Amino acid sequence: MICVLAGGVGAARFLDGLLAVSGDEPVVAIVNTGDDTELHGLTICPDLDTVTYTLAGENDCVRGWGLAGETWAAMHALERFASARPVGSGAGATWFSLGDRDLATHLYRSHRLAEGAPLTLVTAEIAAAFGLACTLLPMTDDPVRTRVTLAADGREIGFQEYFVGLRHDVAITGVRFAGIEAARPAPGVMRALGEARAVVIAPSNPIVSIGPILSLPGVAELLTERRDAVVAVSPIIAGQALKGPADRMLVELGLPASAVGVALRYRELCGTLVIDEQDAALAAEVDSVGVRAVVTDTIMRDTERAGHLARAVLDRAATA
Ligand code: FO1
Repeated sequence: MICVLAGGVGAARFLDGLLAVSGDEPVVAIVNTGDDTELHGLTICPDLDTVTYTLAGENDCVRGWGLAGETWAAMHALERFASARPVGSGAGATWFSLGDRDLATHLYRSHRLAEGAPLTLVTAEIAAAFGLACTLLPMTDDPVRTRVTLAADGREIGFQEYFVGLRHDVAITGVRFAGIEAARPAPGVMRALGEARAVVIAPSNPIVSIGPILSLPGVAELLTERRDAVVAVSPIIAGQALKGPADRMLVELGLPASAVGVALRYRELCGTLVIDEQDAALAAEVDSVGVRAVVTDTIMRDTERAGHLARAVLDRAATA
């Protein structure tokens, strides 16, 4: 069994490639829920949904989130209420766009959660409805919400307000995972991490996508014991994140925006870091912080390229 720690887009593409080359070997993805948010009375789980839609072949590849062929009638209808909304009310918010078809997922999930079903079970039901061939586990059934502190005025805001509301175009001084101390890894998470022949940290943001998973009680400790079986893929190529603010976040939190910064972040619990060919000159520096560097093409242009990357990661895991 192969276990993958996953955020959103980068992890979804990696999993797509991995499933293309893993044959009969089971794949379990443990997905970040720190990005989750509540809007319109609905629970929205962006990383779970990005992985689900991508593996079902139904994601919008251009936008990077949501479903292909989406329509936006519900969002447009909500605009009518903008002038009626009292000051201080968040009702009818349209700053976070929910497509009409995407809304069906949030309606289903929210109703099932209100019936008392744990997120693990609801996630499995949604994955089955989309016909997924791998197991998706939310990192926890408990509420964990990523919050960031703004450099400008020291205010702490929710992750989606920062990422979507402010287009992650502002400096931050801190990141906190509210609820993490009381959260327990979801059923099946510790077992998958303990039994997998390889644990892969997908090319996701090390701070806000992988960070919450590693911060769950017991997870980092278990991976530290299994360090030789843990292989990460750097989401930073030539000093830049392909998508999102991972490069700026590393710098703002005191690490270099490079594969070396990623190695420093993961070095306690990860034996091998796969870095891109463009960063070949950094391999010796990655080795010198105690993480074996493997150099390959990590840009996942299509399923075939993602499959090559997954194959390189599995080859590395087999020889670790
Ligand atoms: N990202 C945006 O940039 N703008 C949006 O309006 C937006 C809506 C949205 C709705 C559902 C969903 O599952 C994801 C959505 N995302 C949106 C993407 C998402 O918030 C971020 O990409 C992730 O949280 C970062 O991994």
